[in-house]
Amino acid sequence: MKKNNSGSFWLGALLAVIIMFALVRFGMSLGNSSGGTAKNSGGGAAAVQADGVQRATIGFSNKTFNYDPSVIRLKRGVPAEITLALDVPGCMGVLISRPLNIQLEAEAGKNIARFTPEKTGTFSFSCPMGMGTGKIIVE
Ligand SMILES: [Cu+2]
Repeated sequence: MKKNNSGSFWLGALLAVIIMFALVRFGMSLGNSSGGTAKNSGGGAAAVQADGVQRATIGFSNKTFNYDPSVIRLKRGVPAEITLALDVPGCMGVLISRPLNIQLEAEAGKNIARFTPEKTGTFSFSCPMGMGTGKIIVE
């Protein structure tokens, strides 16, 4: 009497996505209401600072519902520090870039990646479910 289960599988997957969106929105309403944490949402070019390190902070925009900035530009051969803002909500609070071998979490001690980009190119990043996406361009 057992029916094909694939229907309930897809229903479950759909529910999981809906629940995740709900969690992200819930997290957003709990967080501060500044409406995004990006310090450099204009260009996304990481500024090289006095100590010779290029730094960029990735926040979250509740207008685009994505990382902000979602495009970061780095200079090749210059030490880089990429910070994920601590108030990035929901599952976007985990940021993964496989090509750069980076995983950041919106949690003190896990939210900063330090590396020196040695290869030029465009390296994508996303949250674990691929809802939030962006790229790091090394020039
Ligand atoms: Cu996600």
